Amino acid sequence: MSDILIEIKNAIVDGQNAIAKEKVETALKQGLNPEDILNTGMVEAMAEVGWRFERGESFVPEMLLAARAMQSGLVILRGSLVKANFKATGKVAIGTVKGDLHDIGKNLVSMMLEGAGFDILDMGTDVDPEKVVAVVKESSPDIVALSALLTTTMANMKITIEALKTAGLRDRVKVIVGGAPVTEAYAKQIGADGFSLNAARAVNVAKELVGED
Ligand code: B1M
Repeated sequence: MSDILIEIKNAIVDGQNAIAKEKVETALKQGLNPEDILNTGMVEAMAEVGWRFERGESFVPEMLLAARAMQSGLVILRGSLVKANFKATGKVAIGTVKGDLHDIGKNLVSMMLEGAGFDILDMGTDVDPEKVVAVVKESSPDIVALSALLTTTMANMKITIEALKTAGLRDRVKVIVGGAPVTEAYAKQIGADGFSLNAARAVNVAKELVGED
């Protein structure tokens, strides 16, 4: 890993907001590939923070500071990741499911989809199934994209799909799911139309679902 990527990773792990931002800017100026900055420097940092949390070496405040530093870096990277197409390929309503506050993965998926030309309707985090139903009714997205990072909140993906069925809206919208604990088998089991392990692949899945691939 190059020095600057190590510096980005360390700044995020240590929750150093301003330094993370500055290092991402420097890496871009040095001509590093934005996807390498993201995947090798930034996403690696969040994995490290997760391992430290699991081992009891760091706690929620440290995770929060790291997440803030990650978001600051993402703001800088956003312009390079989102190279918007002219034509919108479809509309995606995206959110993190009820009970879940993790939004970095959701925001990344959102940026990638935006870059591929989709119109994005960000429902935020801790999204109630009833809110999803209301958004589908009011805004008619082509796709509902649901993210979950906790094993305890994954079940709310199923509950959201059930709520769409009960409201008679399930046939009007495709549902894709993802997030660290979510698997393809789980996605099939709950009746989702698509699953993706990462943000880049989510774009292909979304395109396939709107018939653009
Ligand atoms: Co939380 N947290 N957290 N946390 N946190 C995890 C997820 C955890 C794995 C840490 C650990 O124990 N190692 C663990 C979950 C264990 C489990 O259930 N299996 C955990 C826990 C336990 C908790 C709390 C319960 C802690 C507590 O309070 N005791 C609590 C829950 C709060 C809640 O949500 N109700 C909590 C809180 C938090 C913070 C608020 C402090 C903060 C989040 C801040 C924020 O998001 N704004 C936080 C953080 C930062 C993490 C870790 C360290 C990093 C998450 C992250 O941003 N990763 C995380 C450990 C880890 O992930 N290794 C952890 C980077 C991001 C780019 O990856 O989100 O996976 P990710 O997204 C990827 C893919 O998953 C995929 O694409 C993305 C990029 O390629 N993807 C999709 C995501 N959504 C997708 C949707 C798609 C397709 C792909 O289609 C729709």
